[in-house]
Amino acid sequence: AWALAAEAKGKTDYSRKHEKAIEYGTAGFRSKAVDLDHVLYRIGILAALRSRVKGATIGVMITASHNPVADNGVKIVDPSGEMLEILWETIATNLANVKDDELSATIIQIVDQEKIDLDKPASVYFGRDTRPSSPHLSNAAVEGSTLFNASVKDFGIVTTPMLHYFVAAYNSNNEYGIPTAEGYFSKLTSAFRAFREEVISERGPDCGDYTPIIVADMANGVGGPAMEQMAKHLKDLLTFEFFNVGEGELNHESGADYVKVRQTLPKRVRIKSKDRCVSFDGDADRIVYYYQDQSVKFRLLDGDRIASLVAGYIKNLLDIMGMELNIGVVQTAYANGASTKYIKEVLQIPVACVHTGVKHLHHKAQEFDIGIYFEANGHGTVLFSKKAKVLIKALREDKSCYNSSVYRLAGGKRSAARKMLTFIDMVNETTGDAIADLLIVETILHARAWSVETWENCYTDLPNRQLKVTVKDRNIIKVIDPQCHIGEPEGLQEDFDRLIGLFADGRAFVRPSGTEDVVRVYAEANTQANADKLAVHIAKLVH
Ligand code: 16G
Ligand code: ZN
Repeated sequence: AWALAAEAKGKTDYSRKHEKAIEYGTAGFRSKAVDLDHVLYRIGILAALRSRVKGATIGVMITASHNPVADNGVKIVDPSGEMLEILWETIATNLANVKDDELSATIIQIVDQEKIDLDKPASVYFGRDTRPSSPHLSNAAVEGSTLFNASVKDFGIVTTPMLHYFVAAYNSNNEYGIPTAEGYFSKLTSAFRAFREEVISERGPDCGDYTPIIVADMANGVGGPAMEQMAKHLKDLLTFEFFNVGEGELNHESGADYVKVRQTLPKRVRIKSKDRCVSFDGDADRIVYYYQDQSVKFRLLDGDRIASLVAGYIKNLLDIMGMELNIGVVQTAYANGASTKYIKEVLQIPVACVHTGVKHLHHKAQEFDIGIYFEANGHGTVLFSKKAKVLIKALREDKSCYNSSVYRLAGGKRSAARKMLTFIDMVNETTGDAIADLLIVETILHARAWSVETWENCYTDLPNRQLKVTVKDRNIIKVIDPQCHIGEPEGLQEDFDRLIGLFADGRAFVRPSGTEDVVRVYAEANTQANADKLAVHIAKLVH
């Protein structure tokens, strides 16, 4: 171990060239790409160690998601496709920040502390987004892993959720799927096709207000090439018109984050009134829908809408199946108040609120038999417990109804069970996945025979506004709960409350960003003018 650790230190290409500290945050390490050489190299080493601890393949994804093109980042994917365990986030942060001459000792310390046997095999899967800095950073990480004798497989340019899927699939001995791009596309699209066939065999081909045409803004990220592949599999069922598929700058004036935060159309996209449009973010783990109504007004259908649509449909299938499963929706403070109300009161499904960041939502969703989680920004998925899967499978196989007078009813139950099972194959249970989520939404709209407007009519969003404020030290603001009540500075929450009380349907909060050096402000109120006003006043209190 000492010999390897000493050799690790010797790689001068990957020496630490600046003193800036970096932290394994909400979505791994993120910073300016030029500052990341040593971090990627060290993460490559750490992934090789982690693989031995878990006795499984580990993933390393090089991306900074929706951030500007000059940024980059990296995150580690654990064996079942989930995010890196929290304890190891600290280990990663420490390893990334030690001085070059402390590197060997730090590696040895991890090896000792975690009782790692370096003679055991290790295996690391790599993926990266379309940033110009990604190949170089990927090489740095691959070198780190290779030095520590890991076998390495580089998938090249793939979406973040695809890499999560590859890791989960491989470690499940192909039970979750085949760990290749083809395996991924064929799993999702076969399920999509099977679901359509089930719906059409029941109802006939007429799909009412649903039209199978989608305008897709890919933000010049990995979603472009991936979706073009996916679209080939489904060209008889879905028609896509793609924009921002690689000719321009990544995430520039386009993509899910731009559309959601600014509540406006992305640039360089041509649409007609009522076209159903989607935007992905740069690494294709977020999706938002939108359209332009007759009065050319922009209408957004964000993650909260997707959660409501999915929860409502699943609840419906459960009712048909007569199955009592514990179903829940997980949101964050950014969820529009109207969506929470709709899910609780109309759909009668419990809603949990957790801190921002996918890992928090994912963990909470695991507490339900069927846990639906979405951040308002469009990141989300659906998790099914083992129990749920076993019960639904049993119902699909149930032949008891063949000779009985309740044949039709039982047939309906079995059909709903078949739909649920194909639905499970269509979601990416490892993490939010723009491609899988698109297929889910299209499936439900088709099954319900809904247009994008019918979908939107479920509830009316409360007008809202997001702002960011630059302060000297954003971390002096401490939030004490998922609703983002302020613990420190003392008295600030009381000031907020007095202000919020002046606005009808007012709700507002701030939190230090985990990915940018800013404090984020969120406000909602009965009118757009009031939401804007409340946001501005809250921002002033933070300054
Ligand atoms: C990251 C998180 C996302 C969260 C966002 C908040 C993951 C994979 N992504 O993108 O869930 O909404 O950070 O960013 O965890 P902020 O802290 O800058 O507001
Ligand atoms: Zn992303």
